[in-house]
Amino acid sequence: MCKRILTASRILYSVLISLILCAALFTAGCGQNNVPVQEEKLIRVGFSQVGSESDWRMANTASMISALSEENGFELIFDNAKQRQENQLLAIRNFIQQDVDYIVLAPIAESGWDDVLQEAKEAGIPVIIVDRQIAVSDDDLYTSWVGSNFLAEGQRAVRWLEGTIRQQGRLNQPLRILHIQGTDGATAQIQRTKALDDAVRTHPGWTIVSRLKGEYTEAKAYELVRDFLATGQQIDVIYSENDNMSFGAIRALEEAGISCGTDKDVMIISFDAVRDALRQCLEGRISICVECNPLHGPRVASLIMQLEAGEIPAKLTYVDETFFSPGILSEELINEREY
Ligand code: GYE
Repeated sequence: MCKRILTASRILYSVLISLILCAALFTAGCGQNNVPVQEEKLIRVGFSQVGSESDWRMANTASMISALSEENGFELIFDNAKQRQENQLLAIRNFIQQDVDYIVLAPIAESGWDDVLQEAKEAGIPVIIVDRQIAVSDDDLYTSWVGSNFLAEGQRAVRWLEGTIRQQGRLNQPLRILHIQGTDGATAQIQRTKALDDAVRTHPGWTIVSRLKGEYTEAKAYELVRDFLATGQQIDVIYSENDNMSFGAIRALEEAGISCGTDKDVMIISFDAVRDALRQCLEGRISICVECNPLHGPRVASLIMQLEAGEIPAKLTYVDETFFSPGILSEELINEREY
């Protein structure tokens, strides 16, 4: 009898201990208000970047990495495609395999994305496009795009050129333009080229002496402009579709003993307005820097947060931009800029 009571109390005791242990384990996973604390889940983002061809691109990469940081709640998988579309396709397929939460694509060119984006869609991964645009058969293949209005940039440049030429009293005189283009098929190339073509069409004196494919790099533009100048052809203006190609062109011009500046041998029109280009502009070597803003990191982060909150972000978001010419610039203004 006594033995039985002893066994029963032992059972009761071990049940009690187990209950206490369970309670302790449960509350260990709770916050102050007994709400279960979950490890903050990072949002996994795969970002396929074009390359590192220009100062603009480096500033863009830095902006993306700093906005999509762990501190901000993201796990960023970054891939540099080194200016090759096939590398971008590979990167996107890798992101799909890793089942990331979002894919961000800075596309090298507009075409060639249908198949891979269809695969992302089937995997249920939203795709955000940044910087250049894409041309797809179905716009549902991407969620949202943010970047610049490249046509407006080009129009800003040719409007400035027209005004300057008019002021110089040579609006109706012949104007020989050397055009240095960016990567073929990139929106920045297509639209900046379109603005120039439209202007040439409406200005009878303007001619494009030659078109060089500078691929947005300083090295390529330097070689091409050097070889062009060696042919002895004369030019009045260089329309260069980014700052780094302008740097290459300036080097080639100076080596050939040709001066650059608004009232010099050759006028240089440049796009991006990165710090080194603004300096060259302040010094008068570049006549106009048309701004192209690369700081898309916070914009992409905010698009993702909107999607996380169940909101539908705008399909297309254009950023505001301006241009700089020597009269507008100062050392102070240049130092204040972020890129
Ligand atoms: O102008 C150039 C870069 O797509 C806007 O790409 C971008 C362009 C930019 O390499 O510097």
